[in-house]
Amino acid sequence: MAEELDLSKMRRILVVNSRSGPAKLSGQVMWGAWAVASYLKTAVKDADVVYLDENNEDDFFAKFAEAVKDRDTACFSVTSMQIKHTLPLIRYVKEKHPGARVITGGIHHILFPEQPHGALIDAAASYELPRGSFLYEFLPKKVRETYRRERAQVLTGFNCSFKCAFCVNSVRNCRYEARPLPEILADLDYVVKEFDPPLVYFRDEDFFFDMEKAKAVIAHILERGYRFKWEATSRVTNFNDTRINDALLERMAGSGCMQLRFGVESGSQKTLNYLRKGQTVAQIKRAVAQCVKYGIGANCSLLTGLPGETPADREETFRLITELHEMGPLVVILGPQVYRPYPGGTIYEEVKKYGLKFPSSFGEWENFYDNNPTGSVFDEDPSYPWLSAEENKYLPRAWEVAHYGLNWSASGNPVKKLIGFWFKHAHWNKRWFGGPDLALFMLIRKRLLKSGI
Ligand code: B12
Ligand code: SF4
Repeated sequence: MAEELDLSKMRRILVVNSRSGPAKLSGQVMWGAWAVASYLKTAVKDADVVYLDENNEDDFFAKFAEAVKDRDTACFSVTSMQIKHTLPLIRYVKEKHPGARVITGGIHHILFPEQPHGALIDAAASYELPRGSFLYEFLPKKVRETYRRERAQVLTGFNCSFKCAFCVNSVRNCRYEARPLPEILADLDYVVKEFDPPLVYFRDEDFFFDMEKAKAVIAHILERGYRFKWEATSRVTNFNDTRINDALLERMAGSGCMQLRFGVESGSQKTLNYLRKGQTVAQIKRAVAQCVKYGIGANCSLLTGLPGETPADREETFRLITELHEMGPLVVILGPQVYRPYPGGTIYEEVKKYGLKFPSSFGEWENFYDNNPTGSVFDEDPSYPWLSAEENKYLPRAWEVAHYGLNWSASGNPVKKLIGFWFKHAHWNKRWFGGPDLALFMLIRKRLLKSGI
């Protein structure tokens, strides 16, 4: 279903990124759609490109309806969860402005190139468009504000050479691609000059995969005397005598590195092997301990509720979480989140054996996440066939108990500390992922305080 993009038919272009769930991901950078708008602006002769990201616009629909009036082409960037919010926009274009061509692309089409896209879509691109520079004229106002106030992002690499079984990269024929160093440094200098951000996030699957690039970025920060703090993602396997060693950690801390994000995933070696993560529990502990030694935060993301995971495996994960948490307040626990079978990854293929049915055409994805056994996009209420009824009920609450019990009990804020103390001792230590107090607390946070976490 992959039709070539005919740039000669385009001039007045609208690029749209819809939201992906009930809540907007406000302040987040939507790299795919931003790359598309930037590419079309540079590649199409005399292009007039309008970019709209629903996550970052108030009155999005009014702006969309106004913008589409005089467009010859409307492009939509789609992950599977966005189809529900993108199809109504496409219907609107076809109904009100039938002369405009509708083109879709993005990871959903890359994963399902054969699925029919239906008559509403004129072309569906199941490939990546060239990703040159990202044009800042398209960066939405809300994202700019986030850059100034909280955290800016600089993209340093694409894709990944590993093939972890739960990750989309295991089914894509992709390898790690470092962004050219001059582009990274030009972006960084621009971001610092324009936004003066307190924190910079180097967006990469593994910032240290290309060690020379990582070292050059750190050297640049030190040479320029930049004062921002920075964070990045790393595999724990990078921590050894030749890669992230004591000398580099000292330099990183000196250049403002405040946190590394790790895909810890599990405390069970059996589960890590099943996930084809290519890391050991000992490597996890070493990486986190090394960060703590140099005053660098360690954000540890974990999974549970995987097919084939036994209560004993799970207990090993819970024990590892406690052990990491006890390394001190620099350690932040993210999860353990229940594995969600989003399309992509070899485990996604495996769970089909349990009888889960997934759509076979673009249109069928529209309502898929509303009412199905995998729960909603942010899976509040799953009923995975590989888990018991009880596990389906309490496991999705494990990350809440870990977050409020462990992260909050390590907080400097006395109110958080007190609440954390309760959830740590009454819930986490007893592996009690339920109870009326937790339900009430989450209700207050979600409904009254509108907090996502
Ligand atoms: C960074 C990231 C995020 C960021 C930014 C998301 C964004 N849209 O940019 C944040 C943190 C916000 C995020 C959030 C979420 N994410 Co995310 N995220 C990623 C990650 C790791 C990298 C994406 C990226 O930046 N790629 C670089 C850009 C430049 O590439 P690209 O987006 O693929 O775009 C290129 C092509 O696809 C194509 N293209 C894209 N759009 C279009 C449009 C047209 C018309 C054309 C012609 C071409 C085209 O050209 C682009 C340039 O080369 C991917 C994993 C991956 N490797 O894809 C997961 C991934 C996209 N995320 C995923 C998920 C599930 C989510 C969340 C639902 C998680 C959650 N529960 O909150 C949310 C919702 C996101 C959404 N909008 O739907 C899944 C999506 C699975 C699927 N089948 O769709 C992925 C694939 C991870 C996974 N589970 O395997 N995510
Ligand atoms: S989980 Fe991380 S290391 Fe594994 S394939 Fe995905 S991006 Fe790469």
